[in-house]
Amino acid sequence: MLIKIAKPSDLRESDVTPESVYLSRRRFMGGLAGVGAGLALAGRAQAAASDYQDVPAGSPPAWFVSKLENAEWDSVVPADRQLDKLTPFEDATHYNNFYEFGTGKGDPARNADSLETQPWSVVIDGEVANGGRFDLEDIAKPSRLQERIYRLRCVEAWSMVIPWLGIPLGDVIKRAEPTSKAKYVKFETLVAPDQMPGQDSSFALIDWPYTEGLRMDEAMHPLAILGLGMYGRELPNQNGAPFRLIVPWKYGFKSIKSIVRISLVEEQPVNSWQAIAPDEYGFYANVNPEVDHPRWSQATERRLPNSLFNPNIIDTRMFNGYADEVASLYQGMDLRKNF
Ligand SMILES: Nc1nc2c(c(=O)[nH]1)N[C@H]1C(S)=C(S)[C@@H](COP(=O)(O)O)O[C@H]1N2
Ligand SMILES: [Mo]
Repeated sequence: MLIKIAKPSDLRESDVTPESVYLSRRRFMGGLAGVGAGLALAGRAQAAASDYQDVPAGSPPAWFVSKLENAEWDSVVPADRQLDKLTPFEDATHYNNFYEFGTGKGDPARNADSLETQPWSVVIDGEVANGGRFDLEDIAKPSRLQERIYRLRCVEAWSMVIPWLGIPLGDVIKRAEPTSKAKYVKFETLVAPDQMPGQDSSFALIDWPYTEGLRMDEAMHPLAILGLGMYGRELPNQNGAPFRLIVPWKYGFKSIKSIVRISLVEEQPVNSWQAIAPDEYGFYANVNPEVDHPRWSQATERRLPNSLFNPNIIDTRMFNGYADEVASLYQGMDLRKNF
């Protein structure tokens, strides 16, 4: 991501809390039932374990292997996804953004071996009745692994199509029993400079931990998942092992990696990129071809893999092509202000 020093932001609370946001909070507090209604779940993912024979085996923990045996390989996905070809595993694992391991696209693949992912525990806290520190295994246990083939569209105008393995984020949040004060979900990545050389660098722009957030109704949306794997195996370290967020209708920076803390909070969190440059990166970060980044167009994207002779530029779609499923979350909001 190209960096520009932040100008003071003049965004006021009234700009970011329009009536529709308030109303959707009310809807959440009125009960979670019906949030998934209207999700167009037609068509089937074509990938199955046998499609990933060329993908190098990892070294997953035993609990992940048994979840894999019971995975839903034919998880329902939006039908239009079938127009998109899977990005090869090699590209998805060697062209990454994971600043904890360096700012170059090849740095995460080069440096992320040092990350220790087993065991892994996660704190769930804040406005919840059922918080605490949990082993990742126990967080994942009650939910069946599902394959979800999603487009991933980076704010830098490149994109991929990745077959994730994950569990609905909403499952995990429900089990934590949010109180009526829980309006947002905040996520934090591990801080461990001994394992993450990018955190040691005096040039680091990010004030660690890398932080992200979602409005409660966004977090409960059935398309939002916690990813534990991809291409039929566990997540490679450079892709955010051992678990990460995946919100396919938002720019890639929302999909925070290697999560150690999930907090249910009352106030809208400030996410890392918003903190660095609030005039360039917002809280919502919904993919929107009509709202350009101040320094480049968001109308098109470069679909990986590509080359000099085949740049593979395609049109960017509203909400990354998931408008039928998610547009109602933002009804009445000014998406230019709430970028
Ligand atoms: N902790 C953390 N999470 C992160 C990032 C990061 O630098 N640190 N980069 C984000 C960005 S900008 C993108 S585009 C996606 C990239 O995910 P991928 O490397 O698996 O394709 O991860 C996101 N999650
Ligand atoms: Mo990104």
